This record gives sequence, structure tokens and C-alpha cells, in this order.
Amino acid sequence: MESSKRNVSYTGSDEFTGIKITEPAEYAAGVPAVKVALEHAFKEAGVFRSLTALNKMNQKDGFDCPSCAWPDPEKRSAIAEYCENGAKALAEEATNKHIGKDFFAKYSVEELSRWTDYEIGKSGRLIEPMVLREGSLHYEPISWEDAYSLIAEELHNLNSPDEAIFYTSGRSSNEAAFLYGLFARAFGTNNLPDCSNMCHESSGVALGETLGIGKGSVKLEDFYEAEVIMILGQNPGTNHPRMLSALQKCKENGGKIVAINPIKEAGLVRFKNPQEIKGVLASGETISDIHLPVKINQDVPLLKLILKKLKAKDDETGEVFDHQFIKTYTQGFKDLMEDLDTYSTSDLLGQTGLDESDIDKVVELLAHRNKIIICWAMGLTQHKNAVDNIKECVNLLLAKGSLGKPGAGTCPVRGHSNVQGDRTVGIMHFVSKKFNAAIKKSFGFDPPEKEGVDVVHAMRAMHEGKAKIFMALGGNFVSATSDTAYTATGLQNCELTVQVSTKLNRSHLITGKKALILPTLGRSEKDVNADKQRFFTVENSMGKVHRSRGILKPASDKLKSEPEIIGGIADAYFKNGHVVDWLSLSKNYDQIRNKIAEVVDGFDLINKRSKGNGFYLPNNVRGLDFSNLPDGKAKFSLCKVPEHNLSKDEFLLMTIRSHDQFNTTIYGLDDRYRGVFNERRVVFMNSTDMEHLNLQKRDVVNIISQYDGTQRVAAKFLVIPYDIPRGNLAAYFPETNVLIPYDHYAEKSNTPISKSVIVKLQKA
Ligand SMILES: Nc1nc2c(c(=O)[nH]1)N[C@H]1C(S)=C(S)[C@@H](COP(=O)(O)OP(=O)(O)OC[C@H]3O[C@@H](n4cnc5c(=O)[nH]c(N)nc54)[C@H](O)[C@@H]3O)O[C@H]1N2
Ligand SMILES: Nc1nc2c(c(=O)[nH]1)N[C@H]1C(S)=C(S)[C@@H](COP(=O)(O)OP(=O)(O)OC[C@H]3O[C@@H](n4cnc5c(=O)[nH]c(N)nc54)[C@H](O)[C@@H]3O)O[C@H]1N2
Ligand code: SF4
Ligand SMILES: [Mo]
Repeated sequence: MESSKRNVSYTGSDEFTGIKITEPAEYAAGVPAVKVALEHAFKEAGVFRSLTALNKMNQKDGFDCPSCAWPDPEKRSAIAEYCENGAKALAEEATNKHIGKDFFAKYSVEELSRWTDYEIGKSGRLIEPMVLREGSLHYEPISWEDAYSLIAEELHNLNSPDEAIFYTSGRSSNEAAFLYGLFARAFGTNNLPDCSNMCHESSGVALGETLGIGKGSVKLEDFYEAEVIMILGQNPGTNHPRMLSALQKCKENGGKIVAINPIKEAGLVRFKNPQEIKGVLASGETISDIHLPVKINQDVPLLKLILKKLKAKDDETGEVFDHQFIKTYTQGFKDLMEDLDTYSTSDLLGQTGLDESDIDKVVELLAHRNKIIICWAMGLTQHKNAVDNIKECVNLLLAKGSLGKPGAGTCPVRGHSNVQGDRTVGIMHFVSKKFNAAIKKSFGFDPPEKEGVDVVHAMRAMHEGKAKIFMALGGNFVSATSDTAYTATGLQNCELTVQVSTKLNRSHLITGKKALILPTLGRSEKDVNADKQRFFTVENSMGKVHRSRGILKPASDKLKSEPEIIGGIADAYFKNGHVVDWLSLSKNYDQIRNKIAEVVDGFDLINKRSKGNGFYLPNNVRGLDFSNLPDGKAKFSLCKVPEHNLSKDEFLLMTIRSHDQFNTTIYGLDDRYRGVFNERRVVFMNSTDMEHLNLQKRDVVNIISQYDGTQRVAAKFLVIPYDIPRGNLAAYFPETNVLIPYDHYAEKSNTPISKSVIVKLQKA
């Protein structure tokens, strides 16, 4: 796919890399995980550097794992408090490979854009600020001061502050995110799109509307007490590997695990805990007691059927639902029960594609237990009806009274390590009157009142030429968002694109007329100011805030911390003519934290309390306080069943992660648990569907989507027969983002429909 501006490729090479296929793995982690973790770390960062860093990762005096947002246990293991994919994330960041002016003099952006994402990422850490001047094909060095001035000048050139977009990816600290949001507001816009718009936004909307807080309610210890944990649309073995230790504890205490997923992910089958001798020597522990291979996007029908069957039992005994809880804390139960009666069991069952006897087993498990946790991730949040998917989960928990008690509650398992914290401290495109009033009180300026753009609207604004400056605090916007070509041309319409990054990615190559790379410190690196080492704070998936302090020597002495970079830009823009002293605030993180405490509830004494295990932020669901909702009650919802009306040759495609990637960062070319090695251009398919289309294993196909008259093609994928429901396909992102139309996204949350893309296959 080529552009008319700089002649860059939006997706890179699509050459095959030499596939090897085995049977899918029967267990997750164990010895191979330790081996792979160390291999990655040693190869990238050397033995000494990796071991030094790994020893301090997730320890109380060390740094937070830069990968996912899974919480650390109160009592840490002295040996290894990390998993294979945490080690891989560290290896990527701590790599000894560095790229600076020589690299960019040698390779033009056009040439680099033809590399795969894997090759681009593996080139190394960015070590000095670089500029791509108008008409030029090569980045060249620029001083920090000149970079700040260039940004300031371009910002002053805009006709309106809303022509600038300030994107955030969830790796930024609370301090950096708070300062960034503050600068955007001081500049005059709420254009603060965020990776969570593509991720758990649907959870935030659904939970906010039903329970009054857009976050989950469980704590890690609840996992150990739960009687049933349901896991929908999540692949913890790859994406939150230490969750398996928590599930293991649940099982040891007699709990049951139900996995609801179109595919049988290895981590949900069996787990060998590498922290235990038995995890090394024995055959490991079975994780899921029941696996329901539901068809893609048929979770609402399944949950309705479960509720319907529970209702039938409750009608007999009155003891299945928690009527006291329902009466005291909720509204809308009667409507939900009446609504359930309008659906027929056979219709619902048909939609799920499941055996009724398997569903009955789950109903049996749930009927007389109420310490129930429901976990979910992208398999629920990235559909058109995503908000309803989650509301239906809330319906089940409310009916069972499974909230606000130990061992029970909601658990949206977050992605990026601080994506939840970034939102808490103000990364949001919508307007919170309370937040704005607090900013005004604390800083003395009026934040803008007009709602800003989220990710899909940012894409559109750039594409239509309504936004002219795009700045990113981390992330890889062009590859992470849907509709790659649409997003790419939008970015190319910009006057200036600015990336604050640790590693090179495609968003440094698909740029505006001018572009800047501002290299920043990674999590694992020492952040020193005036001989004093600074720390920052993060919030994990369960609402706990704690410190993180890097220990490695930075990749270069030219790197700056994210707060310093934001402070530099703000200072250059305002030229000291602003109520906020940006430079001094950006250097002193204690001061930023004190300001966060003034603006955001629950952060008081953050400088003291973030030590050690850290502290929990307020959460109304834990105390069953729904006073912030209409009528002061938690809300049952009436959710519709999704309809796709596929023709005979159409499939629903879910775009998922391999075991060797972190979003758009490709660690390697293997997906060990699914038995695919040395290749990413694969599409997993049911063997009966293959027969119908006359396809053989390893046949090459193009994947084609057609929405509103526009055809989009992802070319050249190898077909792999896999245990996946009929009519469903799976393939990796970012390669498949070219297929997802920019204007098809979830109702209310605007999250692209990355898990239910309607496609056809065509033999290539
Ligand atoms: N190593 C590693 N860790 C990561 C990441 C990474 O890329 N690599 N990414 C991080 C981020 S930002 C996030 S958001 C999380 C993502 O974590 P996950 O949500 O686990 O990631 P996905 O690979 O998108 O997997 C989605 C799962 O949902 C299932 N699924 C898809 N559609 C449906 C459906 O309709 N119904 C049901 N029931 N299941 C469905 C898929 O089979 C798959 O198992 O992980 C975080 N952690
Ligand atoms: N089709 C499809 N698309 C998806 C998804 C899907 O499941 N399917 N998942 C979506 C989800 S859940 C998410 S969260 C988004 C992710 O979207 P993004 O967050 O935008 O993408 P990442 O790949 O996580 O960003 C990686 C880049 O972040 C930079 N980086 C890493 N660490 C740091 C740091 O400490 N500071 C700074 N400043 N930069 C850093 C590096 O340069 C790296 O290249 O993708 C979404 N896109
Ligand atoms: S579970 Fe997540 S946060 Fe914990 S070590 Fe693994 S990747 Fe890092
Ligand atoms: Mo995410």
C-alpha cells in the first residue's frame, strides 16, 4: 500500500518468513517459559544487565513491569516476580542496540517503512532527538531546545487549539500523564485520545452506567477466595501470565474456573508454575474446569441463556438469585426477568454454537455459589455491542449478589501497565465538570469545556484535514488503530507529528510534513535530577497505586523523562507567560504528585503512601455505595442480541495477539502456545470450513472485508486448520488492521470492532 506523499509503505513487507507448525501446546509457562524469557533478555540486553533488571522488576524497591497491568501480590517472591512476557518487555526496553544519527543517515524513512514491524522494532532504542524536515527523507539530529521551539511555533500557527491532538499510550506514569493532560487543557483542547479508546473504553462505559465507576471492583486476594471465576474473551497465558498463579490459588482453595472463548487457549487449559518445584517437574495444574467454545460475539446470547436457566431454578426455590441484595442495591430486575422470557432457549443456544449440556454444567456451578468473579478483556470490548457484552456480565453478578463481598466482583483485566492510572489522572477526551473545577482551583486557569476527540474521531479529524498537529506520548498510532490506510493518510495530512518514544515504530515513518522523535527514558532506567533519583507512580488493574523506580543506566545521556519533555514543550509554548511554572513542576515529581492529590480524589499523601505495597484508590462498588447513580441503585440492563447476517461465504474474524508481541511491538515470530513458529501471516480456520472452501493447510489466501461499498484487503495469509468454531477466523493484529473500517466501532464507547470483522477469503 503506497502513499502519494513520501513514498512510504503503511504496512511493510508482506514476505513469508518460513513457517513451522506443531500441535497447540497443552500447558502454559513451565520450563520453556523460563528458557524463552531468559533467551530474549540475554540476547537483547546481555546477561548482567538483564539479570540486574529482572531481579528488581515488580519488587517493592524496584520498577513496575512495563508490560501488562496485572497486580503484584502483597508478599513478593524473592526469586522471580515476573513472567515470560514481562521479561520479553524488559528485554525490548533494556536492549543494548541503539539508533541515532548514523542509523537515520543510512536509512531513509521510505526504506525503513518497507521493513516489517518486527525488523523496525528490533533496530534498537532511540537515543537522541531527531527531526524530519519538510521534503526530507532522512531524520537528522536536533537539539532539545530547537525541538521544543519547533513544536511551540507550530502550535502557535494553528487557527484553533482543537487542531492539535494529544494521544497517550498506557505506559506513561501518573505524573507524566497528569502533566500532559494539564498542558493540553492549558493549551485549550480536550483532544486527548488514548489507547484505552481501543481497549477497555467499553468496560469503562458499561461499568460507569451500571455500577457508578468505570473500573473493576475486585482485589487480587479476591481471586484466592472466589468459588467461581468466569473468564470471557481473554487469553491470560499470553497477555496476563501471572494471572495464572492467582487462578491456581483459587483452584487450590476449591474454586472453579470457567473459560468462555472461541479457542482453547493454552493458559486456560493447564498451567505449570515456574516459581514452584512441581511446576518444573510435574504435569502442571488444570486451569479451566469448563471451557465453552462460544462463537465469536455470541457472549450475550450465552449469558442470557445462563440467566434464563438460573431464573428457572430460582422460580422453583427462590434461592438462586440474591433477592435481598437485589432489593436493597439494584433497580431494573423485574424488567430483566420479563425481557429474558422473550427469548427462546433454542434460539439462544443456536446462536452460541455450544452444547446445552456444557452450559448446564456452568449453570449448576453458579446456582448455589455467590462468590463469583467475572474477568474479561478484548474478546468482549472490541465489538459493536461491546458495552452490552459487559452489561450482561454485570446483570449476572447483580442477580447473584456477587459484588461488594470477598471473592466476588467485576474484573476487566487491563492492558497497558498504567492505562488505568492515566485515565484516573485526567487522560480523557470527555469533560468532567468536577475535574475541571479542581484544575481551576488548583492551578488558576479555566480548562476547555468542549468535548475533545477520541481515537476514531482523531483519525477522522486528521483525515479530513481538521487537525494539523499530532503528538503522541508513547504508542504507535498508525499501526494500533483500525483502517491503516485511512489513519496513515490522516497523519500525512498533518503539518507536524511528534512522537515521544523509547523505540522506533511505524508511527515515526508515516508522518506529517515535519516530524519529531523525542526519545525518552524507559521504566527500567534510572531517572536522576540534581543527583537525586526520582520515582514515579502507576495504578494497576485493581486500582492500587504504587511506586516504580528504575535501576539501569539509561540507554543514552541525551534521554529525558516524559515529564521533562512535556515541561520543555509547555515552557517553550507559554514563554513564561502562564500561571503554571512548567519547568519547575516538570522537574519535581513530588510537586506533581501533590498537585494530583489536590485534583483527584483518593491521592492524598500520595508521596508517603505510594511506598511498599502502595494504596488502593476509592471504589464505591467495594462498599456497595451506589449513591452516585440515578436513584442511588446499581442498574440491571436490557441488552440486545447481536446480529451479523453473514452470507454463506462470509466469516467473522477476530484480530488477536500472538504469544510473541506486545501490541504493535513484535518480540519474535513464534506463537508457541498455538503451535505456529516463525510466521505471523497466518489465519486460523475450522477444518470443515476449509473443506467447504476447498482449502488445504498452508494455502495462501487474501482476507477481504467489504463495508459500505469499500473493499479492504489484507494480502497473503497462510491457512492453518485450528480448533475454532465454524464461521469464525482468527489472525494477528496489526497486520489485519487494514481490514477494519474507520467508521465501524462500538456503540457508546467508540472502540473499533477488532474482534468481529466480517470478511471473505480468496485464494491468492
Ligand atoms: N504479552 C502481551 N501482553 C499483553 C499485550 C500484548 O500484546 N502482549 N497487550 C496488553 C493489552 S494493551 C491488552 S488490552 C491486553 C489484551 O489481552 P487479551 O484480551 O487477552 O488479548 P487478545 O489477544 O486480544 O485476546 C482476546 C481473547 O479473546 C478471545 N475472543 C475473541 N473474540 C471473542 C468473543 O467474541 N467472545 C469471547 N468470549 N472471546 C473472544 C480470543 O480468542 C482471545 O483469547 O493484554 C495486555 N498484555
Ligand atoms: N486489530 C486490533 N487492533 C488493536 C487491538 C486489537 O486487539 N486488534 N488492540 C488495541 C489495544 S487493546 C491497544 S491498548 C492499542 C495499543 O496501542 P498503542 O498503545 O498505541 O501501541 P503499542 O504497540 O502498545 O505502543 C508501542 C510503542 O510505545 C513506545 N513505548 C514503549 N514504552 C514506552 C515508554 O515507556 N514511554 C514512551 N513514551 N513510549 C514508550 C514504543 O516506541 C513502542 O513502539 O492497540 C489496539 N489495536
Ligand atoms: S503478568 Fe504482566 S505485569 Fe506481571 S510480570 Fe507478567 S507481563 Fe509483567
Ligand atoms: Mo489494550
